[in-house]
Order: sequence, then C-alpha cells, then structure tokens
Amino acid sequence: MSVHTIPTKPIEGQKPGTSGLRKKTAIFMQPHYLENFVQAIWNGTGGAAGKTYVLGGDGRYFNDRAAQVILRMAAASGAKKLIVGQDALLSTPAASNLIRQRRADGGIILSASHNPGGPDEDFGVKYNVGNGGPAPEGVTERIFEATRNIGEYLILDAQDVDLSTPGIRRLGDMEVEVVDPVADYQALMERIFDFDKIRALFAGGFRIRFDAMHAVTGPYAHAIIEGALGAPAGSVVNAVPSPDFGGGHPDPNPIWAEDLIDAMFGPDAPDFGAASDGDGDRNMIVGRGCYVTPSDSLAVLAANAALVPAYAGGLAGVARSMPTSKALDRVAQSLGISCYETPTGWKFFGNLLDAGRATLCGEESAGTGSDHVREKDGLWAVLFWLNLLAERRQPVAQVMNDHWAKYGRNYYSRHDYEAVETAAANGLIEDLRGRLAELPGQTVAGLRIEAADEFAYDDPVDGAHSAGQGLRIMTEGGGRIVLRLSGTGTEGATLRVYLERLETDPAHLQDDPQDALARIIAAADEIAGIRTRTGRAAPNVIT
Ligand code: VG1
Ligand code: CO
Repeated sequence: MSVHTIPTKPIEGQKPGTSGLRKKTAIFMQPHYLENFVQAIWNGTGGAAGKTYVLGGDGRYFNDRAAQVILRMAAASGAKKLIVGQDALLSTPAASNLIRQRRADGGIILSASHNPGGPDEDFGVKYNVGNGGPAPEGVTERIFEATRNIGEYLILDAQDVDLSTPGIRRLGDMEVEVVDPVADYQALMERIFDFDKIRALFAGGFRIRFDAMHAVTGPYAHAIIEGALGAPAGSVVNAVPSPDFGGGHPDPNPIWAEDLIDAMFGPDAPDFGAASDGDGDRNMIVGRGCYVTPSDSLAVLAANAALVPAYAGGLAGVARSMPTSKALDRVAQSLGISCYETPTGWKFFGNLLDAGRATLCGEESAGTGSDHVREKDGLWAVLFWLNLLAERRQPVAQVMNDHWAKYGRNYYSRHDYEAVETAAANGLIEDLRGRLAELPGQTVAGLRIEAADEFAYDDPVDGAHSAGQGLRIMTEGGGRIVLRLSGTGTEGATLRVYLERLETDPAHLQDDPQDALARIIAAADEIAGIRTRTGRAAPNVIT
C-alpha cells in the first residue's frame, strides 16, 4: 500500500457554519472536495500523525463512501487509530461519548443533521475536539484558513476497510477498531437514568411512540426503549436508517413529524410521543394532545432534574442559546442558579460544561443536553422525560399545566423563511442593524419597544469574543423579537424570526401560541419589513 500525494487547489466556500460544513451532496462528491476539507482538518489542528479519532455518521447517502476516504486519508497522514461505528454509523451524541470515553484526540461526524439526504440533497462533515464537542470558533477558523492554503493532500492507495462487523482491522500502519455504535451509549444512559423505574412504567401499560424518522436513532431507540426498557414491540417506528431518510426531512418538528403529531392528537393516542433528527441530537416531545415546545421542554427538565439519579445532587447552572425562550431563566431563578445565554450552536456550551458552570443546556431548535457528553442528545432528552413521568405519574399535559402555573408561560414560536434570495436577506439584516439604535421608545403594532441590540458573546471561561449573533428587540411586558440568518442551510439564505412573550395571567395560560403572539408577530413584520423584503406572504415553517 502506498501513500499518494495528490496536488490540489483551494476550493471556495469551505467555511464551517453553525455545525460543520454542509453542502449539497453533489458538491461534496466533486473531485477533491471532501479530500480538501479533511486534509484541512488535519492541517488546521496540528496534523493527524499519532492521533486517535472517532469516525461515524448518520447513514445518509455518501456516508459509507466518505468514511472510506477519511480512513485512507487518516492512515496516509500517520494517524494511530480510528474508532469507527459499525457500517460507519454513529449518532452525534454517541460519537461525542466515544471521543470522551476513549480519550480520542477528536472525531469526524458525517451528517447534515435534520437536512434531507440523498444524491440531490445535503451532506455534511463536522470536526469535534478532544472534549467530545464541536470545534470551537477558533478551531473552525484555522480549518477554514487551511482550506484556503491547501496545495496537496495525502491518501493511501488501499481497498475499503470492512466495517460490517465489530473488530480490529488494519489499514497500512493504522489500527481501525469497528465498534457497536449503541453499546457504550446505552451503558451511559443506564448510568444517568433510573431504568428500573422506567421499566416499571412500561410494565404498567404506559404507551410510547418514538419516531426515528428513518434516521440514525432507530437502532439506539430500538435497543434501549424496546430492548432494555421493555416497551412493546412496534413502539419505535421508522427505525431503520435509510440513505434518504425515507424521502423526508429527518427534522423532529410538527411539520416534518406530522405523522407523530397526528397519532398523538388522534383517537387512541399513546401516552407519550417523541422523535429525533438525522444524527440523533435533536428531540421532539409530545404528550397526548399536547405538543411541548423545545424551550418549554428544557425548562421542565431543569425544574424536574432532581427526579433523575444523575442530577439528584442539583444543577451547577444552566445555559440556553440566545434565541431560546426565557422559560429556563425563570426556573434558574427559582433554583437560585446561574443561567448563561450563548450564541446559537452547541459549540458555545462546551466551555461552560467543561468548567462545571452549567449542567443542563439547550436550544429552541429541539436540542437539549447535559454534561454527560458535549453535544445535544435527542434520546437522552426522551429518557429524561420518561424518567420524570415514571416518578410523577401524570400525563404530559398535567406536567405542562403545573409548570406554567408555577413559572408563567413563555409563549414562543419561530418563523422560518427558507431559501430566500441571499441579497434580500442580507439587506433586511443590514438595514435593521442600522436602525436598532433608534427603535427604543417607538411604539410598533401597539407595543412599546424598550431596547434593541445585536447580540455578542464573551465566553466567560476563555474570554473568546463572538460578534454578530442575532438582532434583538425587547418590547414592554417581557416580549422579544430576534432575527438572524441560519448557518446550516445549503440554498440561498434562511431568515429565522424568533418570537416570545411572557404570560402570567392564570386565565391566559392555555391560548394558541400564534394568537398569543399576534401583536409581536405583527411588530416583527413592521419593524423589519419581512414580507416586503423577502417577497413572502408567510413563513415556510412555523415551529
Ligand atoms: C440550527 C439551529 C441551531 C442548531 C444548529 C445545528 O442552526 O438553529 O440551534 O445548533 O442548527 O443543529 P442555524 O444556524 O441554521 O439556525 V443540528 O441538529 O442541525 O446539528
Ligand atoms: Co442534528
């Protein structure tokens, strides 16, 4: 087997976004595209020589081929060992766990998360560092810099490595350990939650529907929910990962997981419904006739953490991304712990978790997690809910009503305008940015604006500064409008408008969120000129 040095040139646009590099699959399959980026990961992080990496992905189209290329490139650059999920599969949280447990130097995760997969859809590559979390901005900047200076990459001339069964293989001088993707992750979950209690819940007739959305959590949910916890066969649906996720978007929200919503709001609904995304780091929680927003879910988990063995000793603190609702802040206040506000993207939680300042964290985009790994974790959130329901023995709707009665309800919604013309989206943001200073004191759609700014973050642990993290407009009575552009899309620009209002009147805790937010929604449109500038009468996705 010989090492080939392939001359190459920098390729435009290999800048990692909110969560790794995401592009159309066809772009990743162009000559040198994947190779350049992988070589840039080595070049930007001090080389692969002597290193141990974890490798796996969500099983989407090109996952298997990309994994073989990365193995050959790692071997050519002198990596010591690659730990790979069987069939090149690993959920994102399972990969994070393996990096930590095996003390690997880092990991490469092949996924475009909730984006659809297939030859005409999306692919992605994400680099995680030694703490198991997404590379922080400083590292992704060095990788991007390396993509702009690349002149060659190294690759071994070799056959595919057999990834179909667990075991130790060799590729040149490098060791390849193929592992069961579920085993270590399952063991971790058993250490965190009270599996006996949850088993007793199911034994008592409690019914769950977990929708794996044809994505990577299928094998995990099957082994844990139906296997270890004894839920009846058939509780986990769409459990076989498929390269195009059954033709859908593996995005656990009421739009893309409509089947689950229908089941949970229909006759004979099970007690509990949940779904996860392409790479298994997101979650959706639904009770019988009751959808739980991700921001509320995060707050409920924080408020009930003492019911879970791993968190029974109390939470060091909590953290949420800036656009996530302030429901969590209200719980933190009542627990007397800190609540940190970070920019969008899991990489910003890493330092807080490493430093022991936060135990739980989450995002409005259906991501929730804790210090057990350094990624958000979909199945973990589902097990957390099961553990708390096993203790409280109440329907989800009752848990929510009690929560709102105690803390008030932060009505919340996100409106997405997808694939908007990039210039129009940038124009909207730039124009609004220029007007932020003059907004306070104005009354728009009957609401007085109290403050407006652009969010920037100074990491309290390492002092890193991140600017330009979203425009915020605060209105009287605890209202808030946030606007930012997505950093994970692959087509045009996606404008995200986050809308929130606090309600504490007991007579108004059961309203429809879109109605409860009507004035905030109208104000957002009037302030930013959303309809005029995007040419869209309404958002494509409302969550
Ligand atoms: C989106 C979400 C963000 C999340 C990111 C990655 O980013 O808003 O909260 O961390 O996706 O999640 P953006 O830049 O498009 O708003 V995942 O499950 O796609 O890795
Ligand atoms: Co994801």
